[in-house]
Amino acid sequence: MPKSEFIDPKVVRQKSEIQFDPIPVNQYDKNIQEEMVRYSTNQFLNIFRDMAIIREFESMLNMIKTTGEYNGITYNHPGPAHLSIGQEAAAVGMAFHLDENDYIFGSHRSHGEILAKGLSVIEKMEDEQLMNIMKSYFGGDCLRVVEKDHKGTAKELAIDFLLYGTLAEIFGKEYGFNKGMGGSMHAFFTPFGIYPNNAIVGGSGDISVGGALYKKINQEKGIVVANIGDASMGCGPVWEGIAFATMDQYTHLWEGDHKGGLPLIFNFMNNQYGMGGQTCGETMGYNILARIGAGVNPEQMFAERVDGYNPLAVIDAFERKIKLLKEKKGPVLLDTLTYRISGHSPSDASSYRSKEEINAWSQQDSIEAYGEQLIKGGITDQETLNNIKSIIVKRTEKILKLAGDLEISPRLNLKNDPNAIGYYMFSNDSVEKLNDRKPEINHDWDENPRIQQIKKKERFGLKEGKPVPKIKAYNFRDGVYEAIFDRYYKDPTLVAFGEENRDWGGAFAVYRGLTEALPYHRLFNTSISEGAIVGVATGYGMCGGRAIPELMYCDFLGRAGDEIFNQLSKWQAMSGGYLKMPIVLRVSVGSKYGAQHSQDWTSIVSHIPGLKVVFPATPYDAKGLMNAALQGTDPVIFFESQRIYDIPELFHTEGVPEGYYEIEIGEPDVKRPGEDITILSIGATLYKATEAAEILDENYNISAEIIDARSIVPFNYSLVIESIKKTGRILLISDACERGSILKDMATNITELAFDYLDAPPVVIGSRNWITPPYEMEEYFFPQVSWIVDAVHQKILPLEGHKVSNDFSNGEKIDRAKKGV
Ligand SMILES: Cc1ncc(C[n+]2csc(CCOP(=O)(O)OP(=O)(O)O)c2C)c(N)n1
Ligand SMILES: [Mg+2]
Repeated sequence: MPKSEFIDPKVVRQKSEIQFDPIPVNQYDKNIQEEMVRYSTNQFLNIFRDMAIIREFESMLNMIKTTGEYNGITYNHPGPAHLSIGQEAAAVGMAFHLDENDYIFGSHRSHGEILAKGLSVIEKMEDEQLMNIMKSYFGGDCLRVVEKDHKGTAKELAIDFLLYGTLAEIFGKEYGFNKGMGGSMHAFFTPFGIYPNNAIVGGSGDISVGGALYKKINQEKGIVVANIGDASMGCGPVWEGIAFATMDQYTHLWEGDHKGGLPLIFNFMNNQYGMGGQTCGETMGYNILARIGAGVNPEQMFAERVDGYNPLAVIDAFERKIKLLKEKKGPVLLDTLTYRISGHSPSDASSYRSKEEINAWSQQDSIEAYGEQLIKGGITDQETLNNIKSIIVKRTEKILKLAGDLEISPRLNLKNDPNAIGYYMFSNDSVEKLNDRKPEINHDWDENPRIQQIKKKERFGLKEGKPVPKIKAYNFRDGVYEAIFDRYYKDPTLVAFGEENRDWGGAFAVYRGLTEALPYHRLFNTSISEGAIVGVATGYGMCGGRAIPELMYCDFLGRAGDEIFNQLSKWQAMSGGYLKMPIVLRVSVGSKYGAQHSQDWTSIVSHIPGLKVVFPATPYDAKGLMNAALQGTDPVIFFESQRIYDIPELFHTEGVPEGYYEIEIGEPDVKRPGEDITILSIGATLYKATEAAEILDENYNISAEIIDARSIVPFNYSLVIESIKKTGRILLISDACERGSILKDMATNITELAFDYLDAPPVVIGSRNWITPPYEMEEYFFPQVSWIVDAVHQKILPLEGHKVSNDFSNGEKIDRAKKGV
């Protein structure tokens, strides 16, 4: 099924010009009288109340941070509190039309958005549903604190719950919304559609796209709002997120109900500053941020600047934009103009702006101005507004007392259980599917051409001791394919995406055959946006879907650094174990393509807490590990070496089973038993180790036991220790550059764990600490069979009559280290 878009040179080479439409700027000009048809008195007043709640909450935090006291209540909060005093109208306006099915993602400065969204949901939700949510959230831990002595309605209780859950989280308390594992900049509460807020500027720029994609692919109700700052427009994830969210394919190629744009609003909370950098006039060139929309797609992202100092203007804009999203015309870009009266943080001396400017914006304060409008319009009087404010002060005092008290609101008890945080690092669940609906697939299993082709192959690579011809042998690619193909039939939420994933068949042909089987929305090509590929998957996962994003080369992992190191890896633990992250990131490790396409970066991801890391080297292991990864709910970095995509199964003599099986992540495997030396290999070096073992056996009568690590995180050392007890010696090998490689880490652990059984220190063989040279010189860079034999001879066990061709002596090692190469 080739792509249907025909690129006609006669058309695209024609002379023409691009037309831009005007972009509206602060066009809203209604007064209260005109708006009385849209809002009830109660709604008018709730808008005021919600802004005032946010203002008081943040003013309290400001007092706590700067003086350690609020209305006589003391508390010491050393952590961050990035306040948004001045931005309340923007937050409340954004949230007014949203319910629990609408998801918001935010930034480090999102307390106001959390409260605004929560208050909006509480207002709309039935009491019974509210009570159910509060009772079931972490077993009612958070509710128990606020319901004690509570008198009032369920909605009142829910407001206390919202304020307490947020504040306790800011203070890092166990009954906070995220068990105190997130804190101020990351707090969230998904039952109200409040999704993670991100301390990495622009972090939500691509994660939110994953949320919108989740809604679109799984046909779920609601829209998604990415609340990000004006300065985040300089961040890669935001641009990549926008590129990913505006791909033509949604409207051109996706089919049926899935056709149409993403239900997503990039809502720039434009307070006109980064920390101290002024976006307009200093650090950016857009002048008016909404202008950006014009360059993105013909719809100009329906971009608009709205006056975020007037809540009614923001509500009006959101109402119009939500309508566009429901018509599948998204995504939309909103430039919501506002001002941060408070500093970036309470320690900010505002040295980058003048007092006159702060005063000018304070004089137009949105809460005061809106209150005056309500009074002028005859909606209310000053006394009522004062009453609302004094109730809020009382409530804030109560919440602070509860959240600040260490008896009532303890921290996670690490004294009793120093490992407690460890339980949140992985969910370790086994879940076949994340939704019960029927998976959308174009044909029956047996009709798939690739499956038919695989059926004809030999599932073990040797027949009567001789190699099966390549074309007839089931290979590594087939192992990965079968596992993924199978999961597509089980889990309706499963999607795979990346560069060249569809018609091309995956950059290395692993997906050949999938295009025929799957509708576009389950397998698609993406923009060349490695960061967004991982970030979108992260958002998709945290919203409840399973995804297989792919990085074409391991070297491109650098492009997705933040998404892998700070996002994919951290959100399960930062949610106190509430969120799951069922994402399998396929990473192909290259060779032959030189310095920027041939690196093994297993050590980099293994260093990051929260990621599982596997590196199978045989078809049997590839299928079993992929099955296990896809059955789990943890993020797995799945490395595949391009050297061995064609390799048949040579170890598991029964061949690769046709049916489903899992290989437990974390369990290494003895690939060749031996007595005299253990060789622990990660990835494709397994085959070099096997050749070396033959030489050691034939030429020197030394029997090597080869252990294939298969997994790196987690990793069970028992098998390795048992082997060393027998052999007393170990050599570790992989294609990663030796310095700082994960093998070094393993060697240290092995020394510690098996010191008494070792006759020699563990020896690590990795690639040289150089750039990868072009293919023709690779034999001097990547570990070779002769390196293994030489290293054994020089460092572990002298081999009678052996002459070395590579220098593994201490002198050489010291010299190389001295030179840093
Ligand atoms: C990737 C990254 N770079 C820098 C920072 C430090 N930092 C925190 S907030 C901020 C300014 C962000 O400005 P903007 O996106 O406009 O949001 P605002 O703070 O104005 O709400 C900076 C530079 C960070 N947290 N993350
Ligand atoms: Mg800003």
